[in-house]
Amino acid sequence: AAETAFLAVDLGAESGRVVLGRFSGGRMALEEVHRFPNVPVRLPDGLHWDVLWIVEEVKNGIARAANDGERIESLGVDSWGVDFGLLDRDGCLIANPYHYRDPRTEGMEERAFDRMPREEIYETTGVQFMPINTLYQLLAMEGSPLLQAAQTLLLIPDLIGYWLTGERACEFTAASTTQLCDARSGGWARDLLEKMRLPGHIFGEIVPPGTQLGPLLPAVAEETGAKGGLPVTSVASHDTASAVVAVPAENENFAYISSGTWSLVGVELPKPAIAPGGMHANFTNEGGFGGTTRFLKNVMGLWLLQECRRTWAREGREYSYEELARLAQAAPGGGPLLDPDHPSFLPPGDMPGRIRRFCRETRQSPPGEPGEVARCVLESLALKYRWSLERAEEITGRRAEVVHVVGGGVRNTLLCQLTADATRRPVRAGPVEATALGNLMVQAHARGYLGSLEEIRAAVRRSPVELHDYEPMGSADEWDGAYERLRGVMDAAAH
Ligand code: LRH
Repeated sequence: AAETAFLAVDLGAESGRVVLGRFSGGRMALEEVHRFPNVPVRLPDGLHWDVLWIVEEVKNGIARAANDGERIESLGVDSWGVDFGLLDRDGCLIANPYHYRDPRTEGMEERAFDRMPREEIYETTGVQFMPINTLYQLLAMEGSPLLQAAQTLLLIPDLIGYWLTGERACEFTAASTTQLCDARSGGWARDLLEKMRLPGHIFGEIVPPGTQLGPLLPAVAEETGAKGGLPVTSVASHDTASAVVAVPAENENFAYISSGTWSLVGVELPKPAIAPGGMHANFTNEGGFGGTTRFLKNVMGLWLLQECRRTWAREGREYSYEELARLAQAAPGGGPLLDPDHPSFLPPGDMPGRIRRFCRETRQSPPGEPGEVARCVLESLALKYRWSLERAEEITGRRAEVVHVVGGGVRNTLLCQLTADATRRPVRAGPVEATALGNLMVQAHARGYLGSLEEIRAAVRRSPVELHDYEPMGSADEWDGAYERLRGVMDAAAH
């Protein structure tokens, strides 16, 4: 019998999940009770998340878990970073939240740098420059009556938590993705907010992961059949922070790749590493659980393939991820390479066409069939992981003896093998459900079942999760050659 149970709500850019964690004997056993697609909606004013549908599906998931009759001790919500809702003085959502891939942030980096030099923004926040950051989204709303009416800004997990409990809080790991926090103090960077002319009063108190947010609202308990008073815990509510919690590392000499829509590649540090090298390589210092820093880089990730798949499906050619992986496996290696992080790949749209254009512009012969495109994407990702790992090691002085790959991308066994081959490091892949597991583990910690992060990771290793090891294969010389080609392509694309 389970000692106790927790419920994780894990919202990703492609789908949301509600996962029950039965905790007993220091092990967490997971059961997915609900999964639903997360489909953005394009309106004339831009690309939005369907946040009402999301909260409805979250409630459906809670209802399913409650109907199982399991004794649930607490519930936690995590989601992708940077996006937010604004509440007015009555606590009503002012407008539908935007999707971070909406192009309204174009030109906003320049606006920010006019108000505070780029170096100073990095020196303060330690956060990588990406147009998706909350900072640029808010600058794009400058002068909007929506922003004028705003009383409170809540990142997506905090917004869902607010709708479940009526309580408002800004959880630390999520807040750290905004590029509006002071990386050293962990609070909002008040001076930066002022210089950016952002309304300081909408940024509420930041709470650490593990804080009790409040009990489920009676109306929500009634709607879902959940136990009245069920505590909601603010977990490490940035999904990547939760995923890193559940990395089954045995010591500190590891790197991780949280692999999903994005690939977050980096190391864990006891404190931020803010230096010019990190700024030039565009590394971020995001807040982690237990006072750690997630020193990492966003690599464009499986988004490239997801978006190819959507394009092909529109043309009437449906491929499952398994099929694409098979076709990529069969396609010859050593073909054209991309810089996955080229800005042209960020927005939704015709990805195969952009890939072909990128290849032509960097004087490579473009991939044709879907298998060749997928091969090109996967090899490019693996090589960009190597680049990111080498930069992370250089900047932090850490040495990654093993690369832990966690998240949905673990299912892509070809990408895992290519990652081992390209980085020439052993790869340990799993758990695939790291984000939900990390969410659950932080709840177990908050309720006093687990002490430190080390104890949590030991519990992850004891838990019934699958781990697969990959050793580097193929010729080191050939991979070194491919890596040199990637660097050439990165240079060519930057100019
Ligand atoms: C991954 C992720 C990533 C953010 C991006 C917006 O899901 O949270 O860490 O940078 O989405």
